[in-house]
Amino acid sequence: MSSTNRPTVGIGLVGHAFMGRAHSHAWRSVDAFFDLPWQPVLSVLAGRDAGRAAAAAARLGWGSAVGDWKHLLEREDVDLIDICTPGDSHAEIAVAALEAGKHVLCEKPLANTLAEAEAMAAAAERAARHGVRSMVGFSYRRVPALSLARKLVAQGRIGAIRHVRAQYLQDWLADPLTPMSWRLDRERAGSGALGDIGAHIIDATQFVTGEALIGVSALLDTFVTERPLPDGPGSGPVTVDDAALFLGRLSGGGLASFEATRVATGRKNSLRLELNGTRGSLAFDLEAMNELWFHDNTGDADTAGFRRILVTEPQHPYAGAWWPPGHALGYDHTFTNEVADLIIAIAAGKDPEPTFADGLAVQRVLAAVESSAADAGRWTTIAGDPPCDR
Ligand code: SOE
Repeated sequence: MSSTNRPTVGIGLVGHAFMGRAHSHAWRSVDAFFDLPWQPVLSVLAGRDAGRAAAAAARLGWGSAVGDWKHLLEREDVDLIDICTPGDSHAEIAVAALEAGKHVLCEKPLANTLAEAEAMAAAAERAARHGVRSMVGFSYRRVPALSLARKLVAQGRIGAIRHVRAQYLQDWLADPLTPMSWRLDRERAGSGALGDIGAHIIDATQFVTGEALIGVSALLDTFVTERPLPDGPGSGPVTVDDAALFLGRLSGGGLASFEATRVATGRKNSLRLELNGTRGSLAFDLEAMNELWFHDNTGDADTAGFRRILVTEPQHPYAGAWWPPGHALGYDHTFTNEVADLIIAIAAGKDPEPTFADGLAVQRVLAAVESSAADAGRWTTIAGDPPCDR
């Protein structure tokens, strides 16, 4: 028991780059803003290099550091392993952690291949029988406006969904001199814009609509095929896509279009989702992430039109844990909201969402997109269980 008289939950984090920093920030702040049944303790940070891991641990607030994630499996002060590494190590770490009886939070996309994602979902199902839980980090489910959008769709406020228009637009690869990194290497990242940001819009679509994508027709392209090496002279081959474009059909009969690109000049981190239903529409853009736009098509035609909902009221999802109305939340809050939900679910003996099965559902779409694009956009159906169970 801690000084706050609650049980503690020891966290072991693997990775300390972009996502490791975002998750560290979330673990450090979550207990101050949410009423948690268990108190998270930042036990240990694992990296590939013990010295760099120790420096990162000191800066990010971790109690200790190790140079190999395998140490976390034996540590008694680790109850949950949080995986913030590139996709090529997700499956190995997650399966080992679950088999060692540690709960798991794994960054998205769940894996680099469908086979790995299937093995991870199977391991998660086995572990859940013993109360060992897992979650995949589709953090945008925890944007209050997107969570509200899901609620409004479930309430029937926009009726049957006819169209989804989903885009995730970034521009950090528009400059051909942007150097190589693991994100441009298929062996390490699995795919490019498709898996990194396309996975987010696939999950967001399935989450908000509560429907599954049942088929796709896709194009992938790599505009810059060689990039300078980061340290030293020469260049290396880019083995992933710069952009992914695909059409899809939803299980409810609606049509969907998706665009994921890292070369959309001027667009920094614009995840846009627009849904048109028989009774109304919803629109969202991550670059204005506290806003949800709602058009009620059932009202008076004279005053109809999109209106802005500022999603910061205490009754809005997550907003009550934070600041007074109108005091906006940012990218970092989504991770804090995410780990709050994770701890609350585990303590209640429930499977936190999105589950590894939800991650597998996204992976099936990613695989179908790649297979369609490899065959000139052939219509490719997606098999599997519906991802969202309302
Ligand atoms: C993490 O959730 C992530 O998907 C990153 O991997 C992307 O690169 C980013 O820009 C959005 O967030």
